[in-house]
Amino acid sequence: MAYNTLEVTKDITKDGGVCTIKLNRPNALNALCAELTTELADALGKLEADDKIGCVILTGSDKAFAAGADITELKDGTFLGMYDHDVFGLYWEAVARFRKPIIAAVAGYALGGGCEIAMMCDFIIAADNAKFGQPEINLGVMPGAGGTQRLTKAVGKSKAMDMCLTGRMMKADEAHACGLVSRVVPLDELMETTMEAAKKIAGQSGPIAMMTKEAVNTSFETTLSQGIHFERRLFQAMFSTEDQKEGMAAFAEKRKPHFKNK
Ligand code: DAK
Repeated sequence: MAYNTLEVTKDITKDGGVCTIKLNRPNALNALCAELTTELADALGKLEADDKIGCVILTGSDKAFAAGADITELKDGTFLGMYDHDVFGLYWEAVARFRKPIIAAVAGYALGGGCEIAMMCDFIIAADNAKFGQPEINLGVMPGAGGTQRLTKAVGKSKAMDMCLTGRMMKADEAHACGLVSRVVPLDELMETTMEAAKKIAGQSGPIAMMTKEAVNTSFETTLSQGIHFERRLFQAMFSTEDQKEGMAAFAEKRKPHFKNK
């Protein structure tokens, strides 16, 4: 399927495949209209089923990852309209539901829903011009796609309250210092750095990477002892895979492992 609001490119080598999804509505700073979110969910669904893809990069332009939900679509919204057709909740959550590793490469604005979608990814690599914010309060609403929850878990109560209540933007350095992003790089190195990380991930065993992601995400949903129990069970289960045998044999034989996703 050809997309109107996304550019999808695949980079597949024998070591694993990476797909880059570029949000592409430059005239609206990649505002997340219904068409874009529907297309994004469709693309992710196809990538989930694509055995050649081991990692996905979600990115935007140099000026904007995404400036939030499309305000022109929201302004005449009603409660029942949003409740009956939960397009935003349904399709945006496709990013959070995606089971393979997904990295957000953020340059420029990541505001409102844009910040929320970046936070649904497994980690964020930011360009030095990135600006994060939950400015919904300036529009008379509040974050509606996880911002009050994911931002709080990422940066703590005080800064999340500051961001959500003042609606101010946070620059890349501040986002790095408070743990919202994993790395900050110069803008012209953003895609190269992210691709390097994505290729490293795509070269690992796919099922092991997915289980690792599941274990980390479980830490947000459960108590410490339940999370550790879950981690231990997954760790033990990994010993039923061929990739565990291959990974450890390769280490002993001082060679590179060749994972088969089995
Ligand atoms: N929606 C629609 N158009 C947008 C937009 C947006 N969010 N952001 C920017 N644009 C458009 C501008 O209208 C402008 O279009 P033209 O006038 O050229 O036609 C074009 O993009 C360029 O923007 P600016 O001229 O404003 O560019 P500047 O560099 O001067 O300013 C800016 C950049 C990012 C500071 C500014 O554009 C801005 O403040 N944008 C709005 C940011 C914002 O408030 N974002 C939060 C949106 S609310 C839900 C769950 C979640 C949500 C909704 C529902 N449910 C579960 C139902 C999420 C809500 C949000 O994200």
